[in-house]
Amino acid sequence: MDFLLNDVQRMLQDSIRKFVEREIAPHAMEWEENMEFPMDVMKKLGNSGFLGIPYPEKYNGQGLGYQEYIIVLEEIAKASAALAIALAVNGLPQLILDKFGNEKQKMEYLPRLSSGELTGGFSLTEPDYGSDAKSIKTMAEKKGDYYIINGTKRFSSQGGVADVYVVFARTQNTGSSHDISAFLVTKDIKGVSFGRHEKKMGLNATPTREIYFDNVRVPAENLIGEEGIGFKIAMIALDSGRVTIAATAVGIAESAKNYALEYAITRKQFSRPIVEFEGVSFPLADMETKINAARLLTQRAAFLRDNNLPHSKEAAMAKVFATDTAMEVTTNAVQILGGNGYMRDYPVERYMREAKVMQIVEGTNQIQRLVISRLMVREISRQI
Ligand code: COS
Repeated sequence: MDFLLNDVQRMLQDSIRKFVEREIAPHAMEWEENMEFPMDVMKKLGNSGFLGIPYPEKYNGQGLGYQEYIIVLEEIAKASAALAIALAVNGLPQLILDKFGNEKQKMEYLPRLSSGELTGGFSLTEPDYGSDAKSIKTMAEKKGDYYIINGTKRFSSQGGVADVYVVFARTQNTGSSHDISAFLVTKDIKGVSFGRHEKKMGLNATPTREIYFDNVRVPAENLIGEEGIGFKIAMIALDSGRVTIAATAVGIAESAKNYALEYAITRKQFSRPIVEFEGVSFPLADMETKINAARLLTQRAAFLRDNNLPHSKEAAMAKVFATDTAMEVTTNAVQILGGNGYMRDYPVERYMREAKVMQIVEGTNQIQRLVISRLMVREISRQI
């Protein structure tokens, strides 16, 4: 295994760093304060090729993999976790179409999702069903050449901003996960409406809203794959999504650590830089160690994914470890800055608020541990 970035990856890292420095870092705080989704920057990311990294060139992608995609996500997350999440969410319909869409669906949506002309969303969670995704209640009833969708989705990232959503709904009602199907639903179809912008602890530069489906007539050709494979599609998409969240968490943690380190070198107490006190330097050492471990786990999950090898457990481990690390690192960064850390004039309290939701999105960390332990049992059972 090569622990160094190759030439392509290094060039990609350089170019996204320049993009972030120019287009994202100077404005990220303002977007958060104003609860403003930077659609123009999202489109510029698309124009520069950053939205299509792991998708085939035939569909306007870069023909690279998740090992490259996570480099871009980490760099964006260092400046704006909200924008990194926007990319990750946009990526869910992209990867679903790439893996399960038919040629017509791919041609219609993939190039435009990669160029930034369209923005994508993912609608699984409902008011009463989050972790227990198998039990969702949204129904899709077949009527001739249409499915009629009724139900409510919750916590939809980029709700209202996204143009096209992969929506999960039951086409049968037997209680099995095989009842669930996946549909492409555009926001302009009659009967689709959105709730208020949720008031969140962080990530305010990307809206989170409910989506209501009231007798929405979706053409039958918008079914993805076939009826009954929707839950599997969701789980496979989330396996990849968890790698993107891990990369985002690494980016947040890296920024918090860097800020705390610089602060500790320049801030003096008792006539010495506070970095000379073990109470400060040892937490910084732990931050560096854990961030590196989190990045390696994320790279390994991405490597397995890119090579079509099983990666559900590795993606869950990367997500758990990277997001728990981000929470610990950002909390300790606030502590190192002391009273200043608690002030909004400094960025570390924002990093801490952003880290918190990473332990929740794309499956809570309790669900990740469930996934990991179940797969451990399955692996050992095969050997005995
Ligand atoms: N890849 C492919 N298929 C998978 C899969 C995966 N990673 N995980 C589960 N499946 C399949 C199973 O093989 C099973 O198929 P069969 O019925 O054909 O055997 C089916 O899906 C049901 O799986 P399972 O019985 O394990 O479902 P559970 O309800 O017990 O648990 C969890 C599934 C809890 C892991 C799942 O619901 C989950 O990830 N929940 C969190 C949801 C989430 O992340 N929400 C955030 C969404 S962002 S809007």
